[in-house]
Amino acid sequence: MAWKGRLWSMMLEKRKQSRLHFTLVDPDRTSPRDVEKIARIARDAGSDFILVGGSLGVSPESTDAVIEAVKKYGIPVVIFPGALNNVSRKADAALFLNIINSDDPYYHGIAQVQGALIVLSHNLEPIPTCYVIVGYGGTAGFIVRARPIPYEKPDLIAAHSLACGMMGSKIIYLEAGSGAPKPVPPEAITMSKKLLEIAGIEALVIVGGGVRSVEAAKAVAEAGADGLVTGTIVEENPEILADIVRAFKGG
Ligand code: 1GP
Repeated sequence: MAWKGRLWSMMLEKRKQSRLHFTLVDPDRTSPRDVEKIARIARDAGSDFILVGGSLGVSPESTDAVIEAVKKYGIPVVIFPGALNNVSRKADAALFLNIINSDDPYYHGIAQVQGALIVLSHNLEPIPTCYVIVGYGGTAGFIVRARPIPYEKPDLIAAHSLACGMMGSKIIYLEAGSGAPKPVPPEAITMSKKLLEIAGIEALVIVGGGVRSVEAAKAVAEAGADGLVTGTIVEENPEILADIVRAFKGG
């Protein structure tokens, strides 16, 4: 694949042109046939990347099948692993996660040590990513034993983002959880970007969870996010995905 090993530089290049949109596909919630439809809708809507991952019921086989289906539509695929069984050799790159507010020691070393050898043997490009779980947290938050940062604490969310940047993460992923009743607060995004700027740290801040409307996508963009991840909307209300992507990218 032309972009093998170049996904991170491609993200930076694309970011110079516009904000980035990611469509999340959960192999447990989507059959390969539905995935083809989702991939086509995502591509036509202007989504830049497909993230593949889930927290429950995901097998190596279902992950492989989903990635193969997506690849027919020529969109780069990045795994967003809920567990080691999501790490597929068929992907182009992997978000290599540091789950900064998990209380489980497994996610602070062991998971990364186990994952590193698989990522290497699968020849996947690792993209160091700090995962900050906020508010609702969803299934992901529960499974990784996160202590979600309250929505009402944007300064605390931003302090986590700064720490992520200082630890060398290239992507800081502010996550309210799939299906969250409300997204990450805009103030937290603005404060995160501000602190990173003051510290002279270049990292992409991407935001996901609970963005289901044009207004919400605009608010995330205006707050200064570099990227937006949506998953539920393409499953439940695909006809508005293009509007959401346009609103986020500012077109
Ligand atoms: C979950 O941030 C993503 O990791 C997407 O969330 O399904 O709510 O769009 P939604």
